[in-house]
Amino acid sequence: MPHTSRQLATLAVAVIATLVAACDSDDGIINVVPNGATVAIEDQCDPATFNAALGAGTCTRQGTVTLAQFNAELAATGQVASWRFVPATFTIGIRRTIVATNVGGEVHTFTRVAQFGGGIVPALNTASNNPVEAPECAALAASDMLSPGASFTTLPAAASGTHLYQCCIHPWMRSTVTVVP
Ligand SMILES: [Cu+2]
Repeated sequence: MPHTSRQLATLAVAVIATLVAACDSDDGIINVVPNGATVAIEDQCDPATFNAALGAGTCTRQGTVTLAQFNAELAATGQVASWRFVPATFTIGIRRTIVATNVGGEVHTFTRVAQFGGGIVPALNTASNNPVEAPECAALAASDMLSPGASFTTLPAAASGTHLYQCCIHPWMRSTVTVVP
């Protein structure tokens, strides 16, 4: 049965409403979160290949990127795109916190730095063109190492401006946070 024009108009409105809702909630670029923000720390490590080369327990979830693919992408682009903080850019209010949760299979950190730099693994620093270790990465505590499933809550943002967070193992994993009054 052919649609009537009224049915089509109703359908179009529903589609537009869905698109607007998706943009509001999941644009992935700029999220204003008055009560704080959450960050997903993601990777796609393949446990068979990562654990065989790097040791049992290196990768504890089933991802889709083998170690060979990881190394090839890193060599070609200076990063591995699926090792990332989501969102990479967002805005929070002053005195709000960020809760960063490791939803990947490897250990990561969510470390505030004055300037983005290298981390604690020289080979990854070299491959990602971050030759100078960020001083904050040189001063990590054991509790800064976030195992899969672990969360880290930042201190409340004390001043407006731009705050930078990176992983001190994979230095291309970064979030740039704009703190507003
Ligand atoms: Cu990492």
